[in-house]
Amino acid sequence: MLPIRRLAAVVRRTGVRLASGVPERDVRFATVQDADLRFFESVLGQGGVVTDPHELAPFNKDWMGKYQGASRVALKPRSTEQVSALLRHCNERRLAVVPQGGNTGLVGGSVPVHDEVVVSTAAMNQVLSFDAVSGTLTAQAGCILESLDNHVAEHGYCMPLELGAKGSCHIGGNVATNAGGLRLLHYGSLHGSVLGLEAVLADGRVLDLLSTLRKDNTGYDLKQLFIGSEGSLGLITAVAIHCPPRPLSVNVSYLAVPSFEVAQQVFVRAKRDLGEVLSAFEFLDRESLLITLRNLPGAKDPLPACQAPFYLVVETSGSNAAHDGEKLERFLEDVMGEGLVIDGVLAQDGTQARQMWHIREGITEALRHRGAIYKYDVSMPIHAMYQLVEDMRERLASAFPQQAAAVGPPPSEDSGGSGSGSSSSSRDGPPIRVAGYGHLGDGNLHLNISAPAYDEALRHQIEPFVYEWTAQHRGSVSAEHGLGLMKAGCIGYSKPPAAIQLMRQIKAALDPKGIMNPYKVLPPPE
Ligand code: FAD
Ligand code: 2HG
Ligand code: ZN
Repeated sequence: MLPIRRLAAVVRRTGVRLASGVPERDVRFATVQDADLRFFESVLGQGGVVTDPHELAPFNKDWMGKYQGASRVALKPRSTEQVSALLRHCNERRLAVVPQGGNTGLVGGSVPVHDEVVVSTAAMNQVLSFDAVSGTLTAQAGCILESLDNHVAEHGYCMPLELGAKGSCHIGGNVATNAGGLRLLHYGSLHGSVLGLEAVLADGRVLDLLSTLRKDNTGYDLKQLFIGSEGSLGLITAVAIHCPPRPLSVNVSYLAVPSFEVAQQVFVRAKRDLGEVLSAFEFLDRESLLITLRNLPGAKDPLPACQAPFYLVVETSGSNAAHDGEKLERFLEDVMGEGLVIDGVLAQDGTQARQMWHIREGITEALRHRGAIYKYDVSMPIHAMYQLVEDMRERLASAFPQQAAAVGPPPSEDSGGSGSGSSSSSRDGPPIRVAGYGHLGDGNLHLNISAPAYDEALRHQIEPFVYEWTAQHRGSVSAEHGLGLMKAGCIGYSKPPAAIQLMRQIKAALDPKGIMNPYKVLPPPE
């Protein structure tokens, strides 16, 4: 734990600006003129320049409907050369730019804050090559993750990342956010599986780092800078990625456990007993389950008779169905026999497996149906993770006794499993609900506070408490979603001043006029 006094000093030194409202527009940026629109049209043709307010609306609003920009133009280049011409022009004119992929980001990074020019990768959706011997895929940045997975499936491979937004997010967006997802435990981070990338810098220079080599120690590994840079250093136009063989046998189980402590014991056993075939170890608390059953269309409770405080989704992926199935069954028998697992089910077919994943992957969507949502994506030592959820519940229950419950609803409430997708009703628990779920195997908690409407009094109860708590436990305030606009002022909770200073210098070297995704990632200089 970082002592409070030291934490306060860190915060003072780094000038942390607490996540708050929208920063003021930087007056050094120019505004888009008709002459700019004419230039954009000369590069892209009319179809590539979106100015119609109705068509423009989705580019200005994020997936949660929480962040809203006011750009007057979105550009849809098809090639690297077009991106280069557009950025060169924006840089010369000092027009601010926001790169946008599938717009599924959860931290307000993908939409304009004010009137930034949106450069969307939606039309850059070509697979460039696939090497079926090495499993190396090279694709334009705007390819949708799920389409790429389908593409490589034809050759017996899979994408090394999987997430609930796979049907909309772009591979460029995934790399720009360094997305983690449900199989990071198995395939590791994009810092390992991305072999190369191509990026266009603010001034239009094309940085061709599109290597497909597994090994290349020539100088600094510059591509790593762009992985997780959230559009602040350049626009990623293409990605080369190493794809693992598609598992021939996949088994999914859904387990109920009596406490978070026991969930950790089951994780240790799963690593030991399932070894190399363990491919996901996810958890959700009962609050997350109830919200999902209530609000997610098609959600079905895999253990309707069991009212446990925590549930696990444990998956194995291997190459031998009999061997893997036997391994998982023996593991389940052992952990249930020893009383670690209260109840559990093993999916008997693909439909049942999808139902289990639907619950876990669908929590984000279910929460969206409930109204306002405050999302925190933190990592820390696994043993500390769930304490944050409990402390937050206590805190909100004492601040808002009429609206928040300290321990969530009683187990029998709300378990109808209607999955109606309807918005909150009197049976939908207390108005303010605190849910904890995430990638237990990666030490990554998703703390979500759901409320009927956004409310500054509620936010002030949550922040900076949540960030201070995380810093005191030596955690990260952004495990996998990035900092975006939401947490641009909060980097100091997880990085020392010297590191932030170096990041600023890197940003200034690559983007001296600061046009690439301003107001995001780093706090404004003092
Ligand atoms: P966008 O949302 O469009 O952009 C995200 C950021 O990247 C922005 O800052 C943007 O400026 C920048 N950017 C986008 N494209 C480029 C580019 N080509 N070059 C430079 N910068 C670019 N995240 C996880 O890590 N794990 C999960 O399990 C997960 N699950 C999700 C489930 C749901 C239902 C949703 C809605 C989101 C989830 N996310 C998850 C969050 C999100 O980060 C990912 O969906 C994804 O990586 C974002 O990709 P995108 O193409 O939508 O990027
Ligand atoms: C997940 O793991 C995603 O489901 C989204 O990262 C998490 O909505 C969230 O907070
Ligand atoms: Zn996640």
